[in-house]
Amino acid sequence: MTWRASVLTLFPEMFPGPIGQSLAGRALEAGRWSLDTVQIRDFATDRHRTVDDTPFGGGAGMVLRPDIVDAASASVADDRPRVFLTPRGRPFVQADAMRLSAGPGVVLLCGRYEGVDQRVIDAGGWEEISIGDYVLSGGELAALVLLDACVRLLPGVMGAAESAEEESFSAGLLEYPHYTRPADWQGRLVPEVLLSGHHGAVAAWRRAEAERITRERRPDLWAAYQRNHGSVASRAAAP
Ligand code: 6GU
Repeated sequence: MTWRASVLTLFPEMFPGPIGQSLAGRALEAGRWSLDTVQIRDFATDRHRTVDDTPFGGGAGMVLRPDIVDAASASVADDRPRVFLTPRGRPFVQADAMRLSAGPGVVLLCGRYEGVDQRVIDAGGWEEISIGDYVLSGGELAALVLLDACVRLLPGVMGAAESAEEESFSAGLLEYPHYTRPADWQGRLVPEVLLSGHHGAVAAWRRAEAERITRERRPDLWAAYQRNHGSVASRAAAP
């Protein structure tokens, strides 16, 4: 069975957009996954094709109506996980990409305006997911981010090299730095150990660099990593 993504949106022309290029786009053309969009506005019932209304309780902006979102959702209803992209959601992490890519696909709901009536989110069992602590003008770019992260994990989409890399991020560390020729670029030299041919020394250096950069940039990831992989070396390297 092909991994299937269905996207409910007021802006279907935004899909596949940038992920139609490169890895995910080639995988789409190769039939390793499928993408369909549902124009939420097609489920409006009035002659002006209205999809939103003013918020109960007052305030700025408009809210997507539950009856219209429900009808749009029912048009693609099946057993796939349903994800509502919203800055109010749980943070999207690599484990979510792994879980979603392991299943039959996803149904994604992209919010616009000030929000979506909460009753249709609760009633439909939508999982609420955010891609980070900033506000986008709609869920579409977040949906594209989620899809890219999932699709690259599908069988046959990534090469073996990237798969191994994936495991290293999943281990909870940021990546070590990479270098290629020339060995001397504008007087900046590649770390000596990488030219040594000593595979054990290279592996140890990369691990130490990954730990250092994680400690410096992401104390949250570093704390979690230490809880899971506590080692003498890690403790010695801690500030
Ligand atoms: Cl999922 N949607 C919107 N509109 N903004 C976001 C987001 C989602 N994640 C982070 N910011």
